[in-house]
Amino acid sequence: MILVGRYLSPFVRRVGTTLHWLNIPFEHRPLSPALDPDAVRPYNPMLKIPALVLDDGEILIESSAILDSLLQTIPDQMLLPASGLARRRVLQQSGIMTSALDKSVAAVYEKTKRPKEKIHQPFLDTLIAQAQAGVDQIEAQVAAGKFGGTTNPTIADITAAVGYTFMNAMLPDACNAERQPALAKFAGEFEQTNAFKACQFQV
Ligand SMILES: N[C@@H](CCC(=O)N[C@@H](CS)C(=O)NCC(=O)O)C(=O)O
Repeated sequence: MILVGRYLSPFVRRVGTTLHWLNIPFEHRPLSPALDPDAVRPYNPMLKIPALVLDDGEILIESSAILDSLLQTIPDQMLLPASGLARRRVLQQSGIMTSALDKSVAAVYEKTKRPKEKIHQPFLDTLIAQAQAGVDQIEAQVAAGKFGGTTNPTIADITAAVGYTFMNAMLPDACNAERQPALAKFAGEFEQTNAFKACQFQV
């Protein structure tokens, strides 16, 4: 298997850390759609990462679909329950964090991809507020003990931890240890695991 995309992307990193968590071997190609478009295009003509090339050559995109496809091939895995309420909860928790990350990435692009005079501050403020509203919900759930943590993780735990590290680095006013103390501690514990250390976040 080949995972395409840099661990700067929380979407790539949630796939990479999950693969490491499960000890699934893969090759990592840290390509950037912005910096290496010609190299990314064969994996995804829409120039989005992550892409995962399976051993038979099939290419999967979209981190949630990638994780779902991978996990359903592993009997008795505990990262995503197979059905029922438990599965719905994990998918919803993951969905809140990935939505916050979508808004965070959009905010970063709004700040970095436009000439300064073309940045529309009210739109940027809305994106950041939306991202913050998502991560605040995750903070409340972590504080209430609704996540498993490093001893009993699901893909929602991995996504929450990856998401905190990304948002704290990229949008520190919206996401920081004062505002989300339970999530900050939780993410810090995940960052000490071998799976997370193998997928270092780098700006
Ligand atoms: N919903 C997608 C989001 C992926 C995503 O937004 N990737 C960003 C990097 S963090 C990207 O490829 N951006 C390039 C672009 O949109 O042009 C997923 O879960 O995989």
